[in-house]
Amino acid sequence: MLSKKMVEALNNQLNRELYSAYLYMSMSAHSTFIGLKGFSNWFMVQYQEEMTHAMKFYDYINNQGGQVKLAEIAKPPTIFESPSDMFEKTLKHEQFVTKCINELVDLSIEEKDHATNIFLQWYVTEQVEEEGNDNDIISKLKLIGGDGNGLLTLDKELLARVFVPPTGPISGI
Ligand code: OFO
Repeated sequence: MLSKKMVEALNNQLNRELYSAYLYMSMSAHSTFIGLKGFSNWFMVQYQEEMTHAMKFYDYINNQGGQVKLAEIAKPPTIFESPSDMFEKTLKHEQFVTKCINELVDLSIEEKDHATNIFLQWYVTEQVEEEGNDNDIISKLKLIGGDGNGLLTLDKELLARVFVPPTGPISGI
């Protein structure tokens, strides 16, 4: 059973995960527009991942007898200065999401809500991976600098990323 405060907090995070999906879809579209198919693929896979993150919250709230309340999704940026700009913004956003997940964990401890605490552990681990991936690509972009060939090589690498759905049934995925 979830407290009213916890349902509200989980619904807020569901909305943030949907915004994350929207943000990365926007980055994917921008990458396609500037001719970087690999970057476009990477961000589209990220969009798919974020949808699973959102739907895991959706299922958890439902399964625990809470009410899912969908809210407006904020407009994402549509223009980016460069591939580095997209990944700097991605890292900044993921650091914000990590902070939000940590606050949710704090709330679950405060409320002695063990089930939600266990549920959230998956996200704690996931955020380490998310930030790690972003840091890795940012480092490569720094090494590449203004080298067009280097950028195209990275673009090719990012084209290989494939979406791997998390184990277990997730609604709508
Ligand atoms: Fe859902 O991990 Fe990114 O936002």
